[in-house]
Amino acid sequence: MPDAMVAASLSEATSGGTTQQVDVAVVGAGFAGLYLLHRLRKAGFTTVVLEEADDVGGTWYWNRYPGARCDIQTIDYSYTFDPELESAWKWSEKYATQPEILRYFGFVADRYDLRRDIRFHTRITAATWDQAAERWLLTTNEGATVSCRYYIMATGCLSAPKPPEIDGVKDFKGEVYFTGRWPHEEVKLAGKRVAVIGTGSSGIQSIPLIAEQAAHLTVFQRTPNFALPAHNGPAPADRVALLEGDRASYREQARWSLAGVPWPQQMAVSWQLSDAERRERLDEAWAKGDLVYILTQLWADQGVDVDGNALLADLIREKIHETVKDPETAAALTPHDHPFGAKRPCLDTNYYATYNRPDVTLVNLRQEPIKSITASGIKTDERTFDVDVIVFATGFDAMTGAIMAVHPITGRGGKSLSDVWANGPQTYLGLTVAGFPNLFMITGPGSPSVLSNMAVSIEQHVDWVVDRLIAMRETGFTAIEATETAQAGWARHMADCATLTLHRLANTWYTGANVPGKAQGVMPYTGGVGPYRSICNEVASGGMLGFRLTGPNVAEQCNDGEIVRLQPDVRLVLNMLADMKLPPLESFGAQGARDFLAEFNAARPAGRPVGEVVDGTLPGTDGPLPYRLYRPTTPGPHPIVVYFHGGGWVLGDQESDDPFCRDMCRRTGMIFVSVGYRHAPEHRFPTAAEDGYAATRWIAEHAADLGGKPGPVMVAGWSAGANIAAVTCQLARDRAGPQISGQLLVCPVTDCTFDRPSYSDNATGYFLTRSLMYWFWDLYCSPADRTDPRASPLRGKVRSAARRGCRLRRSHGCRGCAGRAT
Ligand code: NA7
Repeated sequence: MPDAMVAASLSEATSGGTTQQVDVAVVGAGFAGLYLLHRLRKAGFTTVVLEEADDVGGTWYWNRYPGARCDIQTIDYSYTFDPELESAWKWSEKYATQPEILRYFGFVADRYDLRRDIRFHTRITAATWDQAAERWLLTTNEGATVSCRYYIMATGCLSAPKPPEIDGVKDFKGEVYFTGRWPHEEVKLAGKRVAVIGTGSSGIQSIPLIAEQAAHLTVFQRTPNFALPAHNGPAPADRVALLEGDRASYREQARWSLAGVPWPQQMAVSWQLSDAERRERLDEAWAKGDLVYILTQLWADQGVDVDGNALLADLIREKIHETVKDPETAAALTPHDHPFGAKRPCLDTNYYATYNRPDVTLVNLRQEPIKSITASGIKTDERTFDVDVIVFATGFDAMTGAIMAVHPITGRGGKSLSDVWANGPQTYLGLTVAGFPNLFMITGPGSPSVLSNMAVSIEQHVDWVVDRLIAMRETGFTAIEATETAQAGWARHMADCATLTLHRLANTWYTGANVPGKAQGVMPYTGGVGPYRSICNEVASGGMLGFRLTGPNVAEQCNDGEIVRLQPDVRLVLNMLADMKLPPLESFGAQGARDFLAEFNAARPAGRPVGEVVDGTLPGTDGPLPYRLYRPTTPGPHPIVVYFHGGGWVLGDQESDDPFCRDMCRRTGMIFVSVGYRHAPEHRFPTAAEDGYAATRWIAEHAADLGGKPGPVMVAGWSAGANIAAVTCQLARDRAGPQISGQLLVCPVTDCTFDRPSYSDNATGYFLTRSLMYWFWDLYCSPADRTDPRASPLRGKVRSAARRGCRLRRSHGCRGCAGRAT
């Protein structure tokens, strides 16, 4: 059927009979669902939104507990799609209360007349893909089914409360409340003995207010959490001025930022700051009361390096001890089991100070776990607490819970989503799932969602999805499905990103660890909002890479592949270089390229401190060669690694890989001696190789003088430096020493042949391009000499096990080196 006819036939949104026919069905009338409805309607798609509650608001409809507020500043936690909406609504506080946020959603629903297409009190009980009709059939709790071409889950990440998993809840004779399902009518706590179980955001926000009302409050804490003062009040003048000064640019910056709030990328690293400077930064952040600021703006390594994080966590721990008077209570409230930020930190108002009240008791469940709930209260291993009210602030089955709550979701070939996700959620971009055509998720697992300002992420997802539906309608496609290749590639990229952060080091709802039996893994995309947006844009501009598109009258389109093949940090650097629009390095000439590199290196962050850095010279074959030695902080003598810098035998010196050498020295606990070998074109082959060998020999002979362990040394190198390291090993073997205990070859050049796949696969777009490699080789070595094993060590006497080329590429999927050796 032509697209126009498909659209025409489906756009009769008849709710006659028992099946409502629509183009698109959306589940959830929260932040995402409302914007979806607005955009879909404007784009001419007939749409119905199915919502379990009796009004709009999503998670803000349900979370009515005392103290419930957003923890992203409200000027940022707002829709931005319509400037008129922005000027029509004024937030009264920096962090709006739940009632105000709910009023906002009501205002939005009224302004765009959204309620008429929302079916309230409606829960989906099953969703089934009909392959023949290319439509989803949704059955609901209230009878009428829905048939839709596209099915979009806008169910939110924190909307399925988790059961408390404590025996005896049903036996309790008093009142029971769940923060995630708080009653609409007033809950009277005055004069009552109240227990709160759970100290995540919901507990931390509600505890101070419950304490003010209750006769006595007992808080049952399993894991202490980091909380920071919100300093609520009017929106900060500086942020408002920034927004109002240039609203469009402020919003645009947010869209391309890491967390969806326009703070710049912090460049200073912790070791560049003194203790006093770090403390000053923390105090400033503490006074600001801004979660995103404190998570991103103190120093660049706080979120990616355990040591950089510990410096910050220690300062926050001090703040807790300054506030809480009783040292034992302060110690119990102080988090020690996770890096700061790896678990969602909370914004509080008087949280820690509440424990100074005589009518508030903290029970540390790590010391006395809850045994059961009884008719009169809560029994731990050591005590019984009689209470009138129990508040469960025990959290959610996050990210997947609300999606899986629609059970079963049956895709192509009768596959059930719960089976497909049995070992953890698998998605492409967090938006789609292979095997489930025309199903989309907004802020699904695999998207930045909960690690970002949800408002920005939601708008981006909705715009991307709706724009794709429009494009499909224009081109005659009626079904879209992610490919397995693309999905597997996304999983790899997700894992690569997560490895660079500290989220994997904490048991949290981000990883599924808070729900017993749930498969564990970092569920949100940790690569940042801006990078994610550019990836989504690349998918679309790259011919819907990773999607199969079909339609009745058009040829199938499947541009299969992985959207991100590079390691995220390599991608970041390459993108930055691409943005600089540099001419090819080889066009500078040798000296020009050296000058450029020196300037480039001067601008990079300094490497980490090590025990000692010593510059010296050693005798080479034709005169002294400079070296730089890096010594660990630990007591020696240490094993020695002789290191050769990269730079195509033409560029660099003993200092040019300084941050890398420091890092290696620190992590391995070995001395690194970086050798300044001579360069081409002034000194062509085999000078660099012979210098490398001579230096290694001298260093091995003088190991003890250098503070190292006498005996064999290791050699290491990067790129052309790795070529020298590999050659050195063979020369040492063939020339009776020195003894080499191992070689570390990072992206090594091991052979002169240019017919390796990497030379064509990765020929352009990299810092190290094919033409740059040609240039390096031409400057270093005449064609006649290139097959000499001192230039192409793969041609020397090597055992087959050594023919593995770049180990990083094989074992860690390194593609940044363009795999020259393979
Ligand atoms: P969270 O952050 O998941 O917090 C739940 C809390 O409940 C947390 O302290 C849990 O301890 C505790 N908990 C959960 N189950 C139990 C049992 N069985 N016994 C004792 N304690 C338990 O949920 P929130 O609702 O507070 O916040 C969710 C997000 O909403 C928040 O991060 C904001 O983004 C908004 P645990 O840490 O698991 O040891």
